Amino acid sequence: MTASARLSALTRDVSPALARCELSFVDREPIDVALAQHQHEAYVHALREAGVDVHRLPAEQDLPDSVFVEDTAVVIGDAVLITRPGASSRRPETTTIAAYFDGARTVLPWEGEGSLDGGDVLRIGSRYFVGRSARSSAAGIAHLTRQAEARGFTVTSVLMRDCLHLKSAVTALDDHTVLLNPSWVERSSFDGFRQIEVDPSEPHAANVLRLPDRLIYPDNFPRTAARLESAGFRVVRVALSELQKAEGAVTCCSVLY
Ligand code: CIR
Repeated sequence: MTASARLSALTRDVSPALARCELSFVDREPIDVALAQHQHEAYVHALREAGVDVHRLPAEQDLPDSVFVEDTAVVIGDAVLITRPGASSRRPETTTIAAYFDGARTVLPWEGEGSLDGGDVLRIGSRYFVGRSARSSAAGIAHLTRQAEARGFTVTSVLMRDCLHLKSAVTALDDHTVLLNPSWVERSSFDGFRQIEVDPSEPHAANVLRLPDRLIYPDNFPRTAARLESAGFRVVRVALSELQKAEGAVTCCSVLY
């Protein structure tokens, strides 16, 4: 991004069908959809407060997980790769995402089989790390690799375990520092980076939304938040309980571009 370009975020309002979401590693609990919508409003507000230009797509009545737009698109330089999500219930989500970016960006439609969730794709500088999760197949990772390498990026696939996406296990705080849960991803996959670990009592705390001057972060990981603050990061907390019950986190509710 150049100094004059403003950071944008694509978001989508919470579906009234959220309670029928996919779940893999968390148990189903009742979800208060009205509260989820309220928390999502506050998330959008936190992005706007940070100076981000937020675009909101209307809620999808029959696509429970459609608020988690991150999984449907991967920004690669000036292009946007539309994914083929690993959960078949989520594949119809991509149509409106592709339509949104059409004209504004080079849209790279998905080609062939394989699957990829954007939640498995972590960009740090000119490198992409991609999680080999149940959602992102070898063919899907190979497709991303071709598209990213053609645009001058490098791609490394990363082993992970016991969590939904790579970004459940690790995210970047800046171009040199990662926050990770060492039970879900090997520290050695991020050799060369300064590493901060989540507090052991907060296994789900590795997902932060990194903005230029602050981190958007859930309000229910106080011990890990204290680690981030003592490392010098500005942390803005948001309530996310209902989206967390849907196995969501802060990165998954936006596509930054
Ligand atoms: C799913 O299982 O697909 C949704 N219930 C949660 C997706 C969360 N996405 C993300 O963290 N990138």
